[in-house]
Amino acid sequence: MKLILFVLIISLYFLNTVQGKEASACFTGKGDRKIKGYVTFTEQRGKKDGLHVQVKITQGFAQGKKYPYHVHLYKIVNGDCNSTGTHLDPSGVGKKPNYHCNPKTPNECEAGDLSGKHGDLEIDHSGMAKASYFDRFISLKGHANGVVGRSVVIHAAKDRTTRIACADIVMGKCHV
Ligand SMILES: [Cu+2]
Repeated sequence: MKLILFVLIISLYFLNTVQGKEASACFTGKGDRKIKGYVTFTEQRGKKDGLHVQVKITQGFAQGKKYPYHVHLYKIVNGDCNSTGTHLDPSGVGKKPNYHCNPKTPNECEAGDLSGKHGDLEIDHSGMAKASYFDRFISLKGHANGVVGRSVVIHAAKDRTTRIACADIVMGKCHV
């Protein structure tokens, strides 16, 4: 009995530590467009700064189109993507006139401009999009560049500004 309890406590502790290293924005397939997928942010062992980002969209987007997406400042209020504010931008570069994010100089990009630094979500012939990259300008819970408690917003392919989907970034994995 004691052994079982011991194993249980150890595994709970382990689970907690593992989960503590990861946060996600889960698009659950509800809402008008039935957008399904996730953006997952994972801390890398031994690396103090930066997160490994994995994106997978399985449903809800038009084939062959490209969608911009970003980390926006706030979490969603009443399901309205317009409540999430502007992009995460601790260095304030986005306020400069003629701001443009060049993927070759990501240090001059807004931290939250994920598609600017790493490319748009490109939907393939099967209606899916996948991306996987390391971004050294964001963290999970950093004071200025932390993503937890904020949101991921996906914009329309057409005008690149209309907000068509959003999801809060919370600790843990997605089950979608
Ligand atoms: Cu955005």
